[in-house]
Amino acid sequence: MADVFTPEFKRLKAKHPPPDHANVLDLTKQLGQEELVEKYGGAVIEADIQAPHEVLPLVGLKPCESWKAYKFRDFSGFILILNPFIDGFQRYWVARCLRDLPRNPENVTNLSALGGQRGEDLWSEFAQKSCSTLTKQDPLRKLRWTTLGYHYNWTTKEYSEANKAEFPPDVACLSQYLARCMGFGQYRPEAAIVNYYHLDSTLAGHTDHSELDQAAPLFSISFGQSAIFMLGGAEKSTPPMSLMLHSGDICIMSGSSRLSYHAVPKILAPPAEQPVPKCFSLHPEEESLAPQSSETCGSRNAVTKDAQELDSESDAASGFSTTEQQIGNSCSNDTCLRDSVVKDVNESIKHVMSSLEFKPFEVYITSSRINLNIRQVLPPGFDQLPKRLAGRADGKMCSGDNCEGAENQNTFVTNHATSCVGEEPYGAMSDQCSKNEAAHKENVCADDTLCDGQVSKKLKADPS
Ligand SMILES: O=C(O)CCC(=O)C(=O)O
Repeated sequence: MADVFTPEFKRLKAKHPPPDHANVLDLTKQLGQEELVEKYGGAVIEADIQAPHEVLPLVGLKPCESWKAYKFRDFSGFILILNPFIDGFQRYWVARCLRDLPRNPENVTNLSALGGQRGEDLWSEFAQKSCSTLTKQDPLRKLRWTTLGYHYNWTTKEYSEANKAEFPPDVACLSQYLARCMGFGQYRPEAAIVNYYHLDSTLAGHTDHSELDQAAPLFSISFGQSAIFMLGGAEKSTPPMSLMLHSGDICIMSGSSRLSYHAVPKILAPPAEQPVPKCFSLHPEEESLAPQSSETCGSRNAVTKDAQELDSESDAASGFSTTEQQIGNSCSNDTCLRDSVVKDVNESIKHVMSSLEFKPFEVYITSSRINLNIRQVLPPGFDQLPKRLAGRADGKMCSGDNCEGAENQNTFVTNHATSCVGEEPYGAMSDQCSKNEAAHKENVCADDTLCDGQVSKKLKADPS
């Protein structure tokens, strides 16, 4: 069957002439059920939300009764929640994704994976010097991804017990809260990828199938500039739909859409009059949360005294961040919504919000998008990855005492062995890409056209 996904991906990513976006759904109009039927003939349906009365609300999220969430008749299991964050509070998550998580030495970034140092503080360097733009020369612009929890191995396309970090409790808490509201009570966040995109970045069509548990939902949260997101089916022959994702929007891939092809063909440049999405502005009553901002951007003066104290405390203690320390004992998998954990996370959010000088983050997101992509890796009942059956080419795995020989009831078949490397956006570079040493080093495919269609690279950027 013909691939209809890739031609649409290419059409949407084209620059000259700019493509027609008429078929890209934008649900920001907050339509009710009747209007949805009128407009989309029943293809888009309001999704149910269940307020989790038994857990404390998370600071920075609107009450979930007021969220707008949509399901799609032809894409079963896919849910879009329109930005549920209270205005201003996405600042916390942007700061975590950009400042704290990449410099935590337990986490891996594309730069540390290529021989850089784990825990490099790209953010401080940028925040201390940058005033108005993120330039191609800024080392921070080379940051493409950070992995959390089980670190994804881009080459083997596997997770392993030997390469994992403690999962950040605030990210765990947020994703479990979202799961609870959307009716996925047993969800356990165990791995995440933070993707950093610039206006010329794209993410080619792929499926996320390396997790052992492929039934649990995947949560994908957008911050910063808007993007076009494509969702197809299990094969590229399924006609895809395209959606506009705005800052704060959350996609859930569950059910049959969990293993569907998806892609990001375009990051949209902001309108000149609104370079930073409006939802980053604090409400007047929350202004008191933020420190007085200084016009001296990029200098130490721009950081409040409180934040300076925080910085040096954290640097002394761990070298990366106070947030993990502040949240205290991290939660284990399915316990992140315990009152004590939510209280700690809430305190941490308020604390960060009150000490955050947002100006340099604003500079970054004026030309960038961040995606926080959270997955469950282990199936229910497992507390670690099963061992791979030695010498088996078919990728079968076993667990417990039954690790010898043939299949057993705990055997899992992974799709790695059959995945088409030429079409994978992750992992090793395609032959043509890997010939370009400079591109390889940066983990960026330097020649868009050469690599197109056969890129095994994650985020691509244009060469200029
Ligand atoms: O950026 C996005 O919205 C999607 C990211 C994604 O598909 C991935 O990390 O696998």
